[in-house]
Amino acid sequence: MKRALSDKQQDALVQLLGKPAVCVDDNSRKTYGADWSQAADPDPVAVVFPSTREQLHAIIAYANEWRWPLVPSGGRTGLTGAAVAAHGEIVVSLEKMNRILELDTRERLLICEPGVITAQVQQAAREHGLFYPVEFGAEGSSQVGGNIATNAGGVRVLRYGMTRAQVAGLQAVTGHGTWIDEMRCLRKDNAGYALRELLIGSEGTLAITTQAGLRLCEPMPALATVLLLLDDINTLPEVLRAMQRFPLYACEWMDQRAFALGNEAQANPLGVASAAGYLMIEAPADAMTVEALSAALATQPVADVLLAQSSKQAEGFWAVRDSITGALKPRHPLKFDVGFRASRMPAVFAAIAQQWPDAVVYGHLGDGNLHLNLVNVQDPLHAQAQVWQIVKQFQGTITAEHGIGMLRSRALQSTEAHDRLSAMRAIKQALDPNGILNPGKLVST
Ligand code: S2G
Ligand code: ZN
Repeated sequence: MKRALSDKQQDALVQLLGKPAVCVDDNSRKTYGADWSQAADPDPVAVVFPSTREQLHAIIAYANEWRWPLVPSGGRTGLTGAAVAAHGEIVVSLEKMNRILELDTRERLLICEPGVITAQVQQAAREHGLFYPVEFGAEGSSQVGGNIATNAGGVRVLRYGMTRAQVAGLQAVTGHGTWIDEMRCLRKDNAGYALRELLIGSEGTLAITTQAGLRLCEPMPALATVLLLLDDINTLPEVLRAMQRFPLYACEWMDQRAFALGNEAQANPLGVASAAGYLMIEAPADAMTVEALSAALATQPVADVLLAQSSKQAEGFWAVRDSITGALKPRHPLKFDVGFRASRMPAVFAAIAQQWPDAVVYGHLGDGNLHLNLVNVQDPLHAQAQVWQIVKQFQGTITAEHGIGMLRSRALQSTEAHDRLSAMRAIKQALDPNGILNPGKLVST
């Protein structure tokens, strides 16, 4: 039976935040209690919108006093249910804490609140002749706080790292109402544990970000984009090795079905031959020239090399890659976001092909990250157990990019070492002893 807020509790929230910032209507609850995962039906008891860190701190205090679970909410673009509120929680939306507080071009540092949209950070960087390198499909609606909570990746991880690599400093309030303030944003700072590193990727289960310092960098150089067609997936490691002579900015894989799905979704499909797999690679144009590419691939058994002759053609290659997820949706695939060392990829591909000949595999191969999509699965639980078996067999990870959230919390318990899980629970217990922050996600005490 879902608890309802008492009048006294609702009044306390209205008193603290103002009536417009406390929503209990169905539309708000359904909208803010869901994320892109559709992992469960949203059913929070209320949605609140703090505008300041002090208001957020007071909400945490109420939640501890009332023992009321909170679900922190950013752009809600996550894919594992980490921002889903399905059990009468109070959703805490950070969208009103949305100011860019400082942009220091000399330090190449942007300081902002958690509710700033990722694309706004990218825009502010561009306006100052700089670049914020976390780029992915959801950047127009995802928020900095959520990117930090999920350690968002994207297509430039190979060159710039995940969100973690961009975080210069962090200020957050823990589930216990204590402050973790690491906003010195120094390049070198060894004064004790780097607590912010624990908070990055903790999916709102340890603390809620109130400020972030993000590193900006030089704009990307002019990039060359090449599509390599492979007829034999077993040649992948040697082709990858040949291409690693270039400073890679992206290295994306699409198997035959993935490429066809993404290509057929284009208004004007590319006239590209069918192949066992497609490797799309980006590197600085002054390094990956036609001559350098020919030399790199002279002894490689690639079926074809399509070096984009214009940014338009490069965008066409990316449009295919970016369309795969949407093109797959109608097939309701069983989705996995696994990761392995590059050297193990041929064996992993072979194991997948043997178990699921119609699997659709694509992803950030340069980071060892595959998005495995199983279609027409009769027994999802059995299929999932088989995927985890492959992950274990090849020392991989059950999630390289998307995280654990609600959907993979049970898998984490069954695939990770006991001591590692115990350490995570001890940290959760220390920072959120009453378990009010995002219970049922990642690890619970
Ligand atoms: C990607 C998007 C979600 C998915 O396209 O890189 O992270 O698994 C994915 O299709
Ligand atoms: Zn991805």
